[in-house]
Amino acid sequence: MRIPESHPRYHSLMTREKLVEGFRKGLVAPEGLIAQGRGECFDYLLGETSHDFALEAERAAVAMLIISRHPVISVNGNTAALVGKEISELAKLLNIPLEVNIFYRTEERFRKIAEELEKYGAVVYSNSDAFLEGLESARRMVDKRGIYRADVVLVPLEDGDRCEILKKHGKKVITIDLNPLSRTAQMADVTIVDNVVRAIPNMTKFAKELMSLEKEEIEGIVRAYDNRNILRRAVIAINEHLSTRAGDFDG
Ligand code: PTJ
Repeated sequence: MRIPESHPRYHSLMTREKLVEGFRKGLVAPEGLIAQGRGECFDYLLGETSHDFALEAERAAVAMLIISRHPVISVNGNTAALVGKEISELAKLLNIPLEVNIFYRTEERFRKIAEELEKYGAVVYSNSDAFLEGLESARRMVDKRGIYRADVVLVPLEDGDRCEILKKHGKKVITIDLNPLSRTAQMADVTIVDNVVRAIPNMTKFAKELMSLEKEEIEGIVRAYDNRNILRRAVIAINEHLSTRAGDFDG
């Protein structure tokens, strides 16, 4: 469907179209459309912008990826459809592999996501030759070279159970989740409360900045980062946005 640029909700509707197109191409699970609806709702409550707490988390996340030994970026259907190209570019810039890892697993969708990402020239792991113990869902199947041995995993739009298991396996978890109250958001080491379509390009900008810094400076960014403070500020931002909107009805 053609959406006129003058439409007040142009960006949100275009994102929705991208996801629907990803669904038609077989990248996105039907449940992924529902997940996006939940995300849209939180984005609306946040004023559809990258707040200072999101930018701070994005910068710290990039710093963490740069100084880690075996970082990996986990990609599911929604992420591939919304930012397949952008996340591949980030991965190439930081020299980090992508790994396909999906919750609603079918072999066909898994393969299509891998092919989509390979189109953009990133290194894509998709072997499913190891298991994360303690997890029931299909997401337990991982690649030996990637999530299985990783010390830091970036997992946009994650589900709480896997985040918990990744933590139990001693990994640092960076997530992108518009809901600051989700289990994943609460459990991750770095929670980016932002829309994945804004977060990944922001992270690429930070990567370009941070890659020119000394290692000690980058380590300092990670040490100074406080995720509880970020979550608190995200919830306050929603609260303040709603209070301002409530004021529109005064008088
Ligand atoms: O491709 P699959 O099979 O791995 O499935 C992917 C989904 C997203 C369907 C699956 O991981 C899932 O069910 O996720 P959840 O548990 O619904 O969690 C998704 C979280 O991401 C929710 O807290 C949403 O608010 C949030 N979210 C949704 N869309 C976005 C988002 N966060 C950032 N940007 C978005 N565009």
